[in-house]
Amino acid sequence: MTKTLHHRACHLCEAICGLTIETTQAEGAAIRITSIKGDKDDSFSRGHICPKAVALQDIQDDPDRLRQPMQRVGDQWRPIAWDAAFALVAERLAAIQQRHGNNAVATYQGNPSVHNYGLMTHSNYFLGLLKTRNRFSATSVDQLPHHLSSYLMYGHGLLLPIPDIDHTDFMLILGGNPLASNGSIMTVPDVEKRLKAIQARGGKVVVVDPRRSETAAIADQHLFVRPGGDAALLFGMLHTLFDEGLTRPSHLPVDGLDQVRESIAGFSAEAMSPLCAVPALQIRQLARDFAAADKAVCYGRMGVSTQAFGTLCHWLVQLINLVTGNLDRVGGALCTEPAVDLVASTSGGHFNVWQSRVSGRPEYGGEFPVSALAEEILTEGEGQVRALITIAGNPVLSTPNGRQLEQALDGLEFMLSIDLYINETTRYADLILPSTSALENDHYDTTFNMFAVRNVSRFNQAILPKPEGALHDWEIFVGLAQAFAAHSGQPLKPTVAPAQMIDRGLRGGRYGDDSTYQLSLATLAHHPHGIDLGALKPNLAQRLKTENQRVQAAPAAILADLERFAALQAPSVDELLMIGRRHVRSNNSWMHNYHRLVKGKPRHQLLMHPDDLASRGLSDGQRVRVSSRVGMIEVEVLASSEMMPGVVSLPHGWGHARPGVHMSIASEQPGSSANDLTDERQLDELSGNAALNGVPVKVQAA
Ligand SMILES: Nc1nc2c(c(=O)[nH]1)N[C@H]1C(S)=C(S)[C@@H](COP(=O)(O)OP(=O)(O)OC[C@H]3O[C@@H](n4cnc5c(=O)[nH]c(N)nc54)[C@H](O)[C@@H]3O)O[C@H]1N2
Ligand SMILES: Nc1nc2c(c(=O)[nH]1)N[C@H]1C(S)=C(S)[C@@H](COP(=O)(O)OP(=O)(O)OC[C@H]3O[C@@H](n4cnc5c(=O)[nH]c(N)nc54)[C@H](O)[C@@H]3O)O[C@H]1N2
Ligand code: SF4
Ligand SMILES: [Mo]
Repeated sequence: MTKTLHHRACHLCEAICGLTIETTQAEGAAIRITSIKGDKDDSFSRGHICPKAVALQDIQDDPDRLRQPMQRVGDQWRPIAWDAAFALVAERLAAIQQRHGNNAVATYQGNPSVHNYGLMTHSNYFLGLLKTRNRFSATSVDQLPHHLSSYLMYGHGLLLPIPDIDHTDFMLILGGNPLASNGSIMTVPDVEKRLKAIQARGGKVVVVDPRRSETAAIADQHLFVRPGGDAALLFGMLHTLFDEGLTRPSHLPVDGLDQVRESIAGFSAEAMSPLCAVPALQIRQLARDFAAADKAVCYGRMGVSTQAFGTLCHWLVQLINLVTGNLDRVGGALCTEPAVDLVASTSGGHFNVWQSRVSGRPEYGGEFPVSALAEEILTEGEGQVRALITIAGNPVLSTPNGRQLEQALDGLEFMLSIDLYINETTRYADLILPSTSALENDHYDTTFNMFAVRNVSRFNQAILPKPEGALHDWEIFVGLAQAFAAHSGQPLKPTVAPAQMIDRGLRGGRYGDDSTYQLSLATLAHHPHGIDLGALKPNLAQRLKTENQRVQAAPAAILADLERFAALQAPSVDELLMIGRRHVRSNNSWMHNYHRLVKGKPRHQLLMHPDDLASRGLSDGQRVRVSSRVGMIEVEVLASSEMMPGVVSLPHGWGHARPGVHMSIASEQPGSSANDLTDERQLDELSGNAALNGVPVKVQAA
């Protein structure tokens, strides 16, 4: 019996906690995982772990996880050899593009793409050859407004200022629930302790949320806001800061602040209050408290980006930090200095250079909003999408109006999924190509080191051997690229493994020739718990990528959106607005197939305020019918005084009862999909990001 201890960052969410994983091997037997614990020697996560980490073992052992390429013939799935699968893809896609043009093939890249570095380094090796404009991803049901506001203000969509949580005195959180999500666009393992540390050093945490979330419950103050009303609240705060002379100078070079001031002259706290349902006095007081704190940071996340004015919200968050002198300041919001820096190595981006065929939605960085995917498949005419490739994504459960998307997928000429499961989306594929599991892969976090609250870096070797005949995600892309290039007569440059690319990135990065660190894969190999490269520090002035290297406080595209905002009306009183919810034991749509995570009482009910139940004659625990413009679902309702009256909450990622889904545990506790209710026409019109929060619904007895 050999026991081995491995150290590895967890890749399941953005917190990238360090884990200590023990494997055991009896003579002649396969290696087994015998324990997964938080790594106390990880200087960043300090031993933090959440219940999902132990599911790494369950993912590894799950009999439903695909381990070889599968081809669908009618409703039967049959194994197919890798080479035959690659050849089939090349032949079908090339034929479709020849007949209907390059844009007839669409691609969708899901969330795990950013958690799996091989997908980051190699998906474009193949997808680039397709030369299609119909590219989509989970970005437009998530953080697109963050990228767009940074692109317009700072010149690069990845220059995202991160809350300096460990040094701030006042943290204002809107639309984030890090106690459940473990933080987002703020890689912050151990977030609860860090929030409590703010309080322990005499600071304050304030949460703005239509639900008294787990984070709101530990905050010093919680304000209910009407879903979708945050832009109004933030306008009211910014107006107060100007109006009451509460601004502080910034060291940053800034253009356009006077224009901002003029443009929002009508948006006083008093005028904004009816739109967000926060009393004007509270809006003013919040602005005063924020300005009075020595070091303060305003942080907005998922709940404020996935709403009708998501980009305005994130622009306003930046401005509030800027005009109070907290942008690019210790204890405020700071940009990271990662070891592998995509800000340095990529261009800033582009926006609205071309538009989608059917609804004229803008591209951002070469992608269209995923809300437009179904219509691009369903609407006939030149440029219609006939084939789709999904990569680590489950858009049927993750994007608005999932039922409409299903109808679209059903009519495709060809669909390829690169995924681990036969699920709600991939069941429509002609071919599913599964990769090795995470523990069979080496790992460098290219994405979340960029958004971490300290500069950190780590590389981990694979823990389990690669099974015979299996391919890593990146190798699948190499296989597809080679087959497609040969078939379509395109040249293909040779490539190297992801680890080699990271090694180059590390050596060429800011710590590569630093005498202390001399970062490379070889040096990281001596630091299995990761390397701490220090606290965040001011750097934005030197890193601005705008044309004149000044912060653009008043980008034209954003000011133009103020007109749309000015037309906003307070919703009618009898409307219920639906918002989402995350739970620490769940992860988007794909982690419901592990007994350890789903056991116990169900966690996918609709939450509703007791008064809203009573006024509809409904009772706690009853089955109800929830309907929206696009669809109807049945769920159990729970009375919850956590909810703001007039607001209901339903987590997304459930709805596993669809026929043909091969996930035995998930299918036993299927729940219903929130995205059978969300509306593909409800968008942040400026960016095209889906407005998943604030969906008008009706609730009646089932
Ligand atoms: N109503 C509502 N909708 C939402 C949200 C919400 O809050 N409310 N949240 C949105 C957000 S923030 C996001 S990011 C999206 C997520 O949306 P998606 O990215 O579309 O969905 P996931 O549920 O993350 O699906 C991940 C898929 O990747 C597969 N997978 C997992 N690991 C790997 C891997 O290593 N390789 C490969 N090839 N496949 C893998 C899984 O089997 C699964 O099919 O959902 C969005 N949708
Ligand atoms: N356990 C777990 N962790 C996860 C995930 C998961 O599914 N499960 N998903 C990962 C992903 S892909 C992401 S993007 C991150 C997201 O991480 P977070 O941004 O922290 O997302 P949520 O936990 O959904 O918190 C969003 C909060 O916004 C509130 N909200 C909804 N509508 C509004 C609104 O109109 N205004 C305001 N002010 N608040 C609103 C909700 O009530 C909720 O408390 O989490 C990541 N981590
Ligand atoms: S919080 Fe949980 S899922 Fe997220 S990285 Fe840490 S252990 Fe993994
Ligand atoms: Mo996300």
